[in-house]
Amino acid sequence: MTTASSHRRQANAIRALAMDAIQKAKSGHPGAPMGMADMAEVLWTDFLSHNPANPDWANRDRFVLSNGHGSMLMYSLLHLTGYGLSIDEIKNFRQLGSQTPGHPEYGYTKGVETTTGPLGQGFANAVGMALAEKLLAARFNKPGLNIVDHNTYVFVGDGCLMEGISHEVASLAGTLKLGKLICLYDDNGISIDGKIDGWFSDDTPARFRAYDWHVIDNVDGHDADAVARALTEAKANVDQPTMICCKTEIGFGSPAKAGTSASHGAPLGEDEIIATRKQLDWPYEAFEVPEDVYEGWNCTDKGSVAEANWQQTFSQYVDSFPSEAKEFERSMSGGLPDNWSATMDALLLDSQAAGESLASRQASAKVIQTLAELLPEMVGGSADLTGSNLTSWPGMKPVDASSNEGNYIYYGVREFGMTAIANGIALHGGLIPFTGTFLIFMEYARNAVRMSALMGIRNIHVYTHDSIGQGEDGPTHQPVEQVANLRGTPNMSVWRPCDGPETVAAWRHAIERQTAPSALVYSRQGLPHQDRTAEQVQNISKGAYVLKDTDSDPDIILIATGSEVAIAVEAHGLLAAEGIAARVVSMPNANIFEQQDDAYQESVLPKAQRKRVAIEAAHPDYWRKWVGLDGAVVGLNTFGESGPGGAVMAHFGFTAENIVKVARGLK
Ligand SMILES: Cc1ncc(C[n+]2csc(CCOP(=O)(O)OP(=O)(O)O)c2C)c(N)n1
Ligand SMILES: [Mg+2]
Repeated sequence: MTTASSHRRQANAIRALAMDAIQKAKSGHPGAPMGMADMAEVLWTDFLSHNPANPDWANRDRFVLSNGHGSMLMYSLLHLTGYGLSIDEIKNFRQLGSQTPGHPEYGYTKGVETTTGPLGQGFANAVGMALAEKLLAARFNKPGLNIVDHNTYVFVGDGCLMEGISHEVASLAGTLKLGKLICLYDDNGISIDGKIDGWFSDDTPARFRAYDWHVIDNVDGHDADAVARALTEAKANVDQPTMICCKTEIGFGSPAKAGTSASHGAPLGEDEIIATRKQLDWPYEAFEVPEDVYEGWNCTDKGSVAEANWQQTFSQYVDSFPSEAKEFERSMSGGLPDNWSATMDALLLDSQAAGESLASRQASAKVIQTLAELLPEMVGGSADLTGSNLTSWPGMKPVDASSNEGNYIYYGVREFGMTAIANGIALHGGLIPFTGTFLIFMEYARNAVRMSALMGIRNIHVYTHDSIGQGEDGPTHQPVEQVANLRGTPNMSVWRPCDGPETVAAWRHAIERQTAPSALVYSRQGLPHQDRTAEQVQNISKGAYVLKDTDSDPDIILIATGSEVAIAVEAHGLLAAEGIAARVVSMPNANIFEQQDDAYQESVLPKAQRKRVAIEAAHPDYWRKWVGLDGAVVGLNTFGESGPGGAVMAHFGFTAENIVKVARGLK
């Protein structure tokens, strides 16, 4: 029987580790771990179903610390419960190469489910994880054999709830009745600038009730029994997500700094740490945790029992439903079906043979249809632009609250929430999310796009209406600087295909890129099909290739992407008529081309040929590295204009005639 005082003693281990590690690093945020220690202790030792010996166990409960500045809470929990995060790693908090970076980073530390730090996004990731659980449960569970059946817990602070994204995702979580999502709010009345009354006076319980959440209000976050009662009540409600509002004191235990923003983001100081040890009745050395406290925390036995029980269920499942079990394992590992390569090879050849001229968003829709049949783990969606992004397909099943089943999410007008939820779906495992919006509204989602790249997860971002060529909607809807922004994002693979076959290659690459995201950038307007030899078809996957050439060495090289490839091809003909031998290089994915060996790069873009013109209806600066100081770029460094797409393109110089003029200027 755990008593109130033993709960407190357990929790104090977190407080001590947090203040010691932060003091040693001379940097960090002690206030949140010290304030949430009691909540975390109850959750992690008495409720969370996890196995420290196997952090990848498919049916573990997911835990997200959305207020990631409290990272020492996470590391203390992993250390104490038995994840093998050593005390030396705790001592190395925030040092280069440690497993205890400043904020929890996915992939750095076993047991960290997502990277958090940009406030609010962890909350959104948790919504995605809870949604993934629900979809996988609907797909795989059989009567009496619930192989997917876990909760998702998320801690949020005031900052997370101030962020707009928390509104987007809480609203959708309520609508979709994500009943296994349980959020604990660290309601401490403090953020960096001080007492929050002057900038955050929402009635948070009322706000969440309005989203149709189950709200448990006024819980004393320092009372282990009260937190346990709230968690029990939350788990019992599987029809609504639950928000548990825990009143806490930031920096709990520090005589001088508790309850003030002074404990938020700076070490407590040596003297204050001594005073805090006294107040907490924690008479141990820095980084010392007494054996009985370690024993109280250790979850390895409980964890292995929990997983073994699940394994038993799964074994029965394997016996009764062998093919489903195989599919479950394949999906959870992120692997592709045996017929994947052959199907995609055929699709590429068919697309080349069909020779259809169509918008790349339409070409994408055709690919999606094949993919959806091949990959039941694909979960599509759009931020209220399904009919424009063409992200849906015949046979698609919308996810709604009552059916639970489905493979398409109507995210509503919530680009940031959508992208961060899709990150959570990808992180959960078992599903391949893709989401759609106009390229221009990538900006609303921007930080979640960055997070997908930073974490290295397979979240596929579909962006249509990719340039001024979209036309009438005008400058607010016409991207200019966005493609360069995406290309400049480390670990992001950006495709801007010029026709059907390039679109097939783009999707294929995005799906095969298991540990990194892709941005698929598609046109609204129709694009002519390009003729290709078999070799050219194969070379699409190298990111850039010679599409039109000359018999002699080229006098000039035209490099184009997407909708501008056809214009470059037209210019190639006009230049030939003038006796100028041009080569046209289609470069649907510069990121991939850069990874090709020197010989291939040289065969496409010979270094000696410095007369180069890049053509892309976007900001020109990106292209300077491909054309050099001697080359030219046909791009635009102003905003666009409203008008029919063709007229706008011509207005800004995206015509074969203008390319010829620019090319002549280089001659
Ligand atoms: C998107 C974003 N904006 C700003 C910050 C910087 N920041 C980190 S913590 C914090 C205050 C958060 O307040 P709260 O969640 O109440 O944390 P507490 O002080 O209670 O620990 C801010 C502004 C951030 N991490 N993410
Ligand atoms: Mg706060």
